[in-house]
Amino acid sequence: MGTTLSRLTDEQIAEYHKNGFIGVNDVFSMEEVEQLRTVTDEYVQQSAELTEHTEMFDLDFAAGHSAESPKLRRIKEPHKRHPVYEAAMRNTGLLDIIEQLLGPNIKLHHTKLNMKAPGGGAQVEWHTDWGFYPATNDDILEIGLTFDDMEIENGCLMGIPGSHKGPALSHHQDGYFIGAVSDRDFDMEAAVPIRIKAGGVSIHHVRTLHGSAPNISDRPRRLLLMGYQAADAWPLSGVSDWEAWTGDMLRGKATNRPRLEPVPVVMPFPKHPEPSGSIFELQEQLETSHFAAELDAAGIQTQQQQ
Ligand SMILES: O=C(O)CCC(=O)C(=O)O
Repeated sequence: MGTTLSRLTDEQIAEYHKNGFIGVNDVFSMEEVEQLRTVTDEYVQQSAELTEHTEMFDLDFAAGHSAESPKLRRIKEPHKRHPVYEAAMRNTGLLDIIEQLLGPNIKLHHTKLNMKAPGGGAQVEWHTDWGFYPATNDDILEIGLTFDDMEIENGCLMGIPGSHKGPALSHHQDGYFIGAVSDRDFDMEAAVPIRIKAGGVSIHHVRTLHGSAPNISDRPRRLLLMGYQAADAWPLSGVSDWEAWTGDMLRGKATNRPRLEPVPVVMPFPKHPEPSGSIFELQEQLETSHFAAELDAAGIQTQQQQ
């Protein structure tokens, strides 16, 4: 078994600050990855009997979810569902890396497990996390722990270098928040794939423009996404429960003194009238997928076309 890393080099830190994202291999051991895969396989089996999304599961109907061939697109808040996900989120080596980027006072933001089934698992349209949850400062990042080697073919995460230093982008269509940017606001040609091996992590800044293509390979792509923030980055939507807020502290101390930085913001309002339980459902409102060409080439029908 290979050794795992718990420190970024100065070069990796500089690249994160310059581009707004990096890929780091060998952060989790293959033993840890195997445990995560086993538990996840069980949840995929559990989702087989479902015919609609639930509190916990988001299903991929476009990829052909059925009882015989379950296609689970997302497990919501996995760290609350099984200790193996919680252990990954609290992994000391990972928190050491995060501390290098966010400082000593670290709070959990959220977790989710996104999965792309072989042969059509859903794309994620281009967006910034900042578009969903702007805060008083942007010391917020997301880690993506991959259970599978992540390549272009199975829909790896991609980023636009330097976009985290750009203006706040609107994620609206016809005046409503749909969780995806418009084509005219960015150049997809500039996209850089984050290729990492199973057990590696992607790290992206909250303002980095990112997305991922559909999975056109015969392998899965399972990515445990875990958001972390500096304790003084307060959500502009406010904090209603101090106990819950402090309960999510992972390192250092909570504070009731937000750090106010001159960060550009577009609030995620007005909400779209169609109810949505996940980014996938919300982004289905996008008139033309950013990945229309890739979907066409792979013969995958988009939700928008159905
Ligand atoms: O799963 C992916 O490829 C990207 C996920 C993402 O950016 C999100 O869910 O906000």
